[in-house]
Amino acid sequence: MEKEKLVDMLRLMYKIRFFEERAIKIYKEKGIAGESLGALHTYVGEEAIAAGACINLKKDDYVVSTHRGHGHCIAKRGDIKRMLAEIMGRVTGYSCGRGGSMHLFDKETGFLGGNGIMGAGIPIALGAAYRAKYKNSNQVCVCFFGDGSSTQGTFHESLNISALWKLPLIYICENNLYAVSTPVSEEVSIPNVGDRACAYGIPGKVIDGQDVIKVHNAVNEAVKRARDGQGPTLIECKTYRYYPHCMIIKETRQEEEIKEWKEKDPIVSFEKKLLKEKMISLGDLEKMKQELEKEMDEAENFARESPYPDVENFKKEISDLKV
Ligand SMILES: Cc1ncc(C[n+]2csc(CCOP(=O)(O)OP(=O)(O)O)c2C)c(N)n1
Ligand SMILES: [Mg+2]
Repeated sequence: MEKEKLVDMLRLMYKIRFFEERAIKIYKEKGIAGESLGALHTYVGEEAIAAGACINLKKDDYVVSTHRGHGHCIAKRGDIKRMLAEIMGRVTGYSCGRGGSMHLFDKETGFLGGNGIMGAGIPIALGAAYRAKYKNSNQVCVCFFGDGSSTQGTFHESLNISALWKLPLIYICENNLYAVSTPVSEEVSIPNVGDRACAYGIPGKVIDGQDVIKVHNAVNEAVKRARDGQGPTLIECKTYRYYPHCMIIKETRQEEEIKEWKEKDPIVSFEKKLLKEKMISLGDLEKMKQELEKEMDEAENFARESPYPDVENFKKEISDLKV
């Protein structure tokens, strides 16, 4: 793979991690959802999946996300100013400050939104992929969802139809081993979600989601297949989140398990590899991190300086709604 692409993937992973760490900091200062402490599901630990997958996409390709969607939005080249503004409930945010963390949406970059309902993004992705095929646009759609969400009926219905109609869809299951506090062994009847693919006659892969190159390669092949009219692929990425399910829920997992996964950190291992192969120098790495921190400062300032939505306007819009 070219050097630029490798460095771009590392940058994307850092960008996601720095963004999430910043969001957590602001959350703790009660800057997100104020005193009501709304949900904030972070993606720290899972960055290699969004980065390795989305690097294969063009601007007009679609991405459908989940409740844990900040990383997907960043990897699809979303604007972190508008993201943070949305998360902080400001009018300059992606949903005018009315949606919050789970309702980022960006038509410009083909980011078809997060979703507060488990598995509800999957039929949206099906629709986007159907549109691409119907219009013969050569676009593809990547649909992210969790292990817990793979147990919803929407998953099975969509896999069936997309396989039947050979739609350009790449299903990416982010198996972080838990749905809130329920371990995957108590929610999914077989060890690998990826093995479900054979029931629908499509390729299925089970890969290490902490290895950005492996994610890149698997998604690259699936995107080629999809653009070539050969239909969908299911890719399961084994991964782990470092923080509790969301900020309002206490940690239920074993400390030892969390520690073990942190030792396999996707950014640290990829960074080491790039340094060893002289794809990046220590100096350039430091510069990259400083630039990203500066971008985070700018996004935070932008959000803090932006006003909250106007309540009177909102009331008027609601009363004008013709239902
Ligand atoms: C239909 C539905 N049921 C329950 C919930 C509450 N809920 C929110 S996230 C979640 C777990 C999701 O697990 P998974 O799909 O594995 O994603 P992860 O949070 O692990 O990334 C649950 C049960 C919901 N949002 N929607
Ligand atoms: Mg999960």
